[in-house]
Amino acid sequence: VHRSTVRVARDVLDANATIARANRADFDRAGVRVVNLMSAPGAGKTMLLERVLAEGLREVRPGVLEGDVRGSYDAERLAALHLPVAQLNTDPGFGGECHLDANMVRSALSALPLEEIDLLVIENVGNLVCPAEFRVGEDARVMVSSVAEGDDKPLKYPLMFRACELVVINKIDLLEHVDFDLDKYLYHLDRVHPGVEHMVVSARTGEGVDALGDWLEACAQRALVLDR
Ligand SMILES: Nc1nc2c(ncn2[C@@H]2O[C@H](COP(=O)(O)OP(=O)(O)OP(=O)(O)O)[C@@H](O)[C@H]2O)c(=O)[nH]1
Ligand SMILES: [Mg+2]
Repeated sequence: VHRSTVRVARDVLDANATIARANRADFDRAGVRVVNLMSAPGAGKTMLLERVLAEGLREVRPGVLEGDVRGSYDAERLAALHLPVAQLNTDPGFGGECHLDANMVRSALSALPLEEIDLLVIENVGNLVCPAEFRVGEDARVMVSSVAEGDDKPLKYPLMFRACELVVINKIDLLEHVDFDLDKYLYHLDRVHPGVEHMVVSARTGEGVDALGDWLEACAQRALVLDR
């Protein structure tokens, strides 16, 4: 029984990896770089995007694919910035999945004008476990971790913290109100993912948001240079 269970799990992940490679090839052909943005529910993914994208990326045209179980609240918030946004719901058709997988992203590609986008940010469904297991064809993975969640989170959800190239520590404006020891958190983070890049930000006050914008822009541009 155990053996067949493992086989099914592996088959699902193999199939996902194949579709993720197909997505990646389509993105490459269209000259689109892709960031998979992940976090627990409510860590501030959408608010950070609102901030970063409202201030504008200098040389990179952004687009957003919003992943949610239900509703289009986040997509509507970002569409107000007049950039290409598509909403992907995992409830109808996908059974209310707690993450995006490569097939779901593939099904949404036709809703996005890829030729008008240089950097596509895919906001994943809020969850600290499952999104880390499914590549969707992205170039980089970024996770947002808010101080309201506690300084033990890297130890408790190591896969998510290990799966990303950048950890954005958000809601730093709340630091004085919550029991969160930043040094302890960074120590835990370094044990789980040694040397991973991190930045400390507040989507509310705007602190550190420029650095996140620069990181995203550099991510897209580094890839564009490699293309030549
Ligand atoms: N104080 C404070 N509140 C924040 C900050 N960033 C986000 N929030 C608040 O946190 C709540 C959730 O923010 P969202 O941006 O919707 O979070 P999300 O990660 O997109 O949430 P889901 O899409 O539901 O997973 C909202 O009430 C925001 O106003 C911050 O830096 N400081
Ligand atoms: Mg959101």
